[in-house]
Amino acid sequence: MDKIVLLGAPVEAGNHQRGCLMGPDAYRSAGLPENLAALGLNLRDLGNAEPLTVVDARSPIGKPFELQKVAGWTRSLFAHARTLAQGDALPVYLGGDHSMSLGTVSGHAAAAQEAGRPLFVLWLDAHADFNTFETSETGHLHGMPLAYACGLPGFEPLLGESLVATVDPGRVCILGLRSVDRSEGRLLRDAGVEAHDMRAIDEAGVERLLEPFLERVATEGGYLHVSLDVDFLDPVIAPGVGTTVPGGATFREAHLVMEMLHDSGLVSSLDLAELNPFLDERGRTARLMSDLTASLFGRRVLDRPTRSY
Ligand code: B3U
Ligand code: MN
Ligand code: MN
Repeated sequence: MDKIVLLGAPVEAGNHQRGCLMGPDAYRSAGLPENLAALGLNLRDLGNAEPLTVVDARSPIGKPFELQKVAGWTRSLFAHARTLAQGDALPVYLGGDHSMSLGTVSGHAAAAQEAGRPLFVLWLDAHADFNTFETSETGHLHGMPLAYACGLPGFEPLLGESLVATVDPGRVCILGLRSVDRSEGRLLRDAGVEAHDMRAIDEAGVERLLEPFLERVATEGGYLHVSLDVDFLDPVIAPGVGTTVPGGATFREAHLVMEMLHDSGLVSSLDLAELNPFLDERGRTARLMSDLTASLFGRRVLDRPTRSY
């Protein structure tokens, strides 16, 4: 795919920290569009999406924080993603906290079902984002998007109806885990999600963990949505995020993941989530995320033979 479309998703209501609102503009200031254009890609920036006004979102269970606002974003981004998935350009969603993915992933799941192909999801994150209104200890909706996309119950207030298509938890791979709530961990296990913590990365390396997953995507002819949370990265190299967790992916591990994704030719959509420019140091996190995106789209040091899965 040599066409890319950028869509800003300046949502920050998915958690109490302010600042993710500035994420899309920080990526533009960091030169993400120029980075991609320099690779010879045909790029279109659609600017920022806007939330719908929602007044009817109420939940009988739990205390989801800013449910109305996040429901407005979910409805907007769901519609955008479903439409963009049918176009000829690969969508890159510039977040925004990770509640953005309530809309993007479910929108891509709907489009994949319409196209009659399975959707696979690679979740690069310190957290599993697999809480429900019932299990969440914080009420933060940025801790729930993967559970939502996989069809766990109780989320109807977000779209005002049930999802038309959900992601099969057996087609999800999470890399980088180091903070999972107890009941969230139980949900994850019961759903059968392939989840790798940082210890697994230490022991096996990212290549051995990611390769079999990419092979499955290729064999099943699936679409692949990648959701990259800034806190996948070690906070020493990526401080611009609200929920820093020590011991994350290194610079080289993260680039290797991106380079493998590029070589696979399988990625069909991408979220860049949780950048908080208010907490960043001189734009270094925004720049690192932009460089990682460039690696995913083919920036390399030396040419090497293409790999097919
Ligand atoms: N699991 C916790 C913490 C969390 C999830 N995602 C982020 N933080 N960024 C929660 O709030 O659900
Ligand atoms: Mn996340
Ligand atoms: Mn996270």
